[in-house]
Amino acid sequence: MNYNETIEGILKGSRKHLAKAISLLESYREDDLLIAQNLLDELMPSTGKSYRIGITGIPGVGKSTFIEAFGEEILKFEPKKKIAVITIDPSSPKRGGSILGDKVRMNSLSRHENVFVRPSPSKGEQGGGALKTYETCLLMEAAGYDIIIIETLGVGQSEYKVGQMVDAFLLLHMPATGDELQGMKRGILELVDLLIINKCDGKLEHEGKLNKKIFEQVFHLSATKKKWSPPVLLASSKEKEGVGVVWQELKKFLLHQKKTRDFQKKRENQALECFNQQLIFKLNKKIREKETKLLSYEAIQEKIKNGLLCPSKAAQIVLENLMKA
Ligand SMILES: Nc1nc2c(ncn2[C@@H]2O[C@H](COP(=O)(O)OP(=O)(O)OP(=O)(O)O)[C@@H](O)[C@H]2O)c(=O)[nH]1
Ligand SMILES: [Mg+2]
Repeated sequence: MNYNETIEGILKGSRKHLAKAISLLESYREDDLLIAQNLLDELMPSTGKSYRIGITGIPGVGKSTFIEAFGEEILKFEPKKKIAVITIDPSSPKRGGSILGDKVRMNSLSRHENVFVRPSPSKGEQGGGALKTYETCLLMEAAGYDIIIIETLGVGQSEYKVGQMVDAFLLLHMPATGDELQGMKRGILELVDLLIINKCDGKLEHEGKLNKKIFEQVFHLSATKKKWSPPVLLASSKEKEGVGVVWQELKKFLLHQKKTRDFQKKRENQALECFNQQLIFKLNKKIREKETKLLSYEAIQEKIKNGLLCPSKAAQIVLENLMKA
């Protein structure tokens, strides 16, 4: 790979060079990661100009179908926009995938010349998964993408992580009975900026409308604490209905964020948070690499698990050992 050519290629919007840089970023090899890091550092002045949008929801709720309809809708009104999509696929089939088994691949949207779709393996936290997603966003921004959509797994911790790295966080919900609503994870509602009740077609439409009222009440009750009360919208991604309204409401939200300067503040905090996480991640990696006969990381973990070593003392020992090394 020619380094300067890759930088120039990305700045000119070359998909080939962008894809190459993302692959380096996702690599497990130390030398690849160093190149990716340097590339990104040089590209930093050209980053930050997109809208980053996170989309979450349980497997099979219709996230990919929605993104496909949503992307097409945006391009209908704003044909010059460049859209990038990151789909976080489960690395292990056990961890997710559509419960209906008919996963949508966004074939139609990805064929559009202004669209770049990139599946990103969820490598788990050992591989620094969410941190890589954040940096993939930066590379896409340098390549001129105006809107970056991240489809996240609606399971585990990854959705919270993605929720904390985007400008707007959308939750897709499937019409459900009252009992099913009771079992829903509430924590995620705190992060949500727009709630979309998808699959509001056919048999589910009636239930969807009832759910809308319930969610509006939930958001209304917590509205005093927040400057923005998330709108609850009905849509059918399959029929491509209600999707245009989502784009209009999303723009309202983003403008509101810019006006109150919350947009910039959030971005600054996210960048700092990424730095903190990188530091912890790199430090952890170093500690594991620096294992000596004197200090076995595994042995220390064993002692902590068995209550034989106090966690803060253990951290102190590990740090001192690292400084000496
Ligand atoms: N009736 C109806 N079906 C839909 C709608 N949106 C998606 N589906 C169907 O639901 C199934 C799952 O859709 P996907 O878009 O793959 O869902 P997903 O949330 O991306 O799934 P995962 O990526 O596996 O988590 C597919 O069979 C879609 O055709 C909708 O608005 N109405
Ligand atoms: Mg999907």
